[in-house]
Amino acid sequence: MKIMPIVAKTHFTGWTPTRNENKKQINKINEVLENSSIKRIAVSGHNFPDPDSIGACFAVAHILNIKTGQPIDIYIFGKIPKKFKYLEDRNIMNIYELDDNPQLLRNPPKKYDLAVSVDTSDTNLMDMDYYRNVFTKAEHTIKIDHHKIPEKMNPSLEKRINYAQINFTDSTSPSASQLIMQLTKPLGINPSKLPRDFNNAVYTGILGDTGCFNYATNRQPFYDTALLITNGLKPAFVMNKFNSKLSKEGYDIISLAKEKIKFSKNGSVAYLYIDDELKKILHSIEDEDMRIEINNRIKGLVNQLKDIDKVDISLVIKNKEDNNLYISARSKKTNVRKFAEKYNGGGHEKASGFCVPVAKKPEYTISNILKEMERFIEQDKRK
Ligand SMILES: [Mn+2]
Repeated sequence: MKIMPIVAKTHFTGWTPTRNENKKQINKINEVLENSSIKRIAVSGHNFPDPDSIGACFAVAHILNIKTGQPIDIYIFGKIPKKFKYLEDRNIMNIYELDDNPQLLRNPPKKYDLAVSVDTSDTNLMDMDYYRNVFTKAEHTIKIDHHKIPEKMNPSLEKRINYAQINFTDSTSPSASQLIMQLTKPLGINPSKLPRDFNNAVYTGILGDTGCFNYATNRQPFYDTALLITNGLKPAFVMNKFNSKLSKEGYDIISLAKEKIKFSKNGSVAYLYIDDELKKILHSIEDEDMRIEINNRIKGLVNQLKDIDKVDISLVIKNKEDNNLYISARSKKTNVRKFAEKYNGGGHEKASGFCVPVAKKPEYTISNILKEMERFIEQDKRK
């Protein structure tokens, strides 16, 4: 049996929205972009930029550049992790990373004809100086986002959420980057005209917001990825960049962390306590990207620990300066949110977090928590 491709490459003329509301907003965007006075264009994402925020910035920059022929200024509220540098195309974009130049937005370099904000649901998630001195000063403003909008809004919240002249939002989209795909056909852009980096940027956003498809809840990310592949995306190439590399030093630190993994008396709770020794070593890593990567991998051990046979709950425990233990918990069966709520924490049934004040020594507090947790697992079973 022959399996037909979803869209034959020769007939692939671009993406287009299916929702009427999206069509309406995109038409408004088109009207602005057809305006020949649009010359200076700024693009931004949100604070603490994640892969979708960065991917959406680059993807929309390509669209805007093709449509207007103008170079695009991208403002990053923080820093682009080194692994995503391959998405940069200095021929068509100027990139301003605020971590490198925190004073920049006190006196912005120019006044813009158009400011586009992506993946940013609320003005509180924008750099304050940027919002005040760049975004609100621009002649035209556009928001493109996929976060849910509160059903009821008072005027001040409304101002923070619907902050642009054109607000193109669709919470059914798994990532902001995918919404930008929808712009191509209505804007009259043939996808074959888009550089390879456009595909790469969108795919980076999809991987980020779906946790590499682990948290995909519908067909959309798979379907859109298939279309990107039709348009020339090499998924393995991007995945390889997306997966962070580890230094030898990083590997050793994670091995040390693994040696510190312990179990409660009856073996139903596995835990890692990030003690002073581990904290000190983590702190001494000079390369910031590597430090974040190692930190994330150590915190991520909590997800692997629960998969160990006979373990029901896994914990990663951090001791902070405020003399509290910060505990993140995962479980196979037991409802860990209920346990977390006892300590004013919260989260989901199988993934939660809470905080416990240290009595005497951390080790002492941990042993009490473990005992309490073993009892809790037994009670939960009987229900
Ligand atoms: Mn996002």
